[in-house]
Amino acid sequence: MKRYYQPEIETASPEQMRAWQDERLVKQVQHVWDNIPFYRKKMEEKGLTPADIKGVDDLKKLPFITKDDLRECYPYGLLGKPLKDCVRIQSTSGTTGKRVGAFYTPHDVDLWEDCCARAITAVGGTEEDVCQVAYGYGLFTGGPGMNGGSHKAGCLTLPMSSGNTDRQLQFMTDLGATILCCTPSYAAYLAESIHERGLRDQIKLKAGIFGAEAWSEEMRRDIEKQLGIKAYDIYGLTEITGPGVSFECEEQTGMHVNEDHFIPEIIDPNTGEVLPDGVKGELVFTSITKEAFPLLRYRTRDICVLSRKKCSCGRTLIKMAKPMGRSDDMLIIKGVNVFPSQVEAVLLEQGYPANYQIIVDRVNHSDTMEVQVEMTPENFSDSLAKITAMEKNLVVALKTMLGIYAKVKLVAPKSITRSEGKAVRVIDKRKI
Ligand code: DLL
Repeated sequence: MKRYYQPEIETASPEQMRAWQDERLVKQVQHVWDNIPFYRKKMEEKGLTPADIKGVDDLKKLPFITKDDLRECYPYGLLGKPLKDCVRIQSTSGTTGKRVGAFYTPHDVDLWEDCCARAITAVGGTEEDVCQVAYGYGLFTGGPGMNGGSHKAGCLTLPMSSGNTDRQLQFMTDLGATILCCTPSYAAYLAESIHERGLRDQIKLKAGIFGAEAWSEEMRRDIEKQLGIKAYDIYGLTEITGPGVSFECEEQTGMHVNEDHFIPEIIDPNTGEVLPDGVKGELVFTSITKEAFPLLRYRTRDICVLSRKKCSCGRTLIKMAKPMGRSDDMLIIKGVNVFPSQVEAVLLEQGYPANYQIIVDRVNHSDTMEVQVEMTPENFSDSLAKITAMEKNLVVALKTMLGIYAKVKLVAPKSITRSEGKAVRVIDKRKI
């Protein structure tokens, strides 16, 4: 069985990997200095020129960049290549109207698809396989990334996108899908639907590649048992490339980072100090091969640990643990990134006060979100019909902003507990 998509890279010696990283980092720094005024200014502010960066050891001299920088630079402020050389844009769901858009040249798309092909090959994907991609297609990176990776790994690709469960199951059984790619919550939902419809004997799945949101080992075992497969984790973020920044191998003990393209660091989120391998902190990535949207020292806000422990799969790529949370307030609900500030913006716009609470839970492996909002003395009503109508309006407005359904419950004025310190806006009951 083919074990690696690019064996010479995935099993390279640490010295070889370091040599590639050194060379590519130096080239990347020169590229951003020459082509992106934002970076030149940031480096100049620190008294740096490209000559100061001679390799990975000098990475820590460079300034960090954050999501706020990206939002401020939207849409073209971080473009490293003329638009005529770009062939693709992918994007995150925007907060308060401001999105983050990531551009790709043909070369960028090519390397991204290699990363995803590594992930698919690592779970045993070959030209004999049928790979059902049930991540969303569109601006979200999940569908397009895994689609390209599946082509490169040689699988017959089923570009299903997410949703429409009946159709998913029909194609899964008709075409004998062997690999399933989707969010872990959707995988759990599909598993449940397969059992409900008595289709367990008709499915041929052997592996699943599930990511884009946090999921527990317990959930992994549950999905594996229900579907009779091995379930693998995959990690990524739009800003860096989408899925395939890191991927799990047969050992299932963390994800190998494609560090020939993305150099990971762990920092103390409060001081910015670089922490040694094995210590928990915020994950930071530098993309060293991207042409159109190169990010240097991008703070992901994901809390994580890196490990150089030898892996039984033979890959030498550094491993990251499952992300253990975030250092900002972003929630990931049904795979969609949600900031409390988005909810607040909708409430204020609709004439409600900023007294609200977001309650997130996971029921049958599927995320639920409820927004409790106080009525004001002005719009207070005890008519059930009026309250229901007001709630419905808010559901629609929230769906427009967030892209997902949130239940809304209007509560009496002054009934949400006031905090003496930071307001507790989010109650996350999910056990992850
Ligand atoms: O979620 C890219 C992706 C698509 C990854 C498909 C894997 C599979 P964004 O929508 O930009 O991109 O969200 C990125 O999602 O910073 C993490 O907080 C979280 N995340 C992604 N993968 C995992 C994972 C895609 N395996 C944000 N475990 C990241 C936990 C994850 N959290």
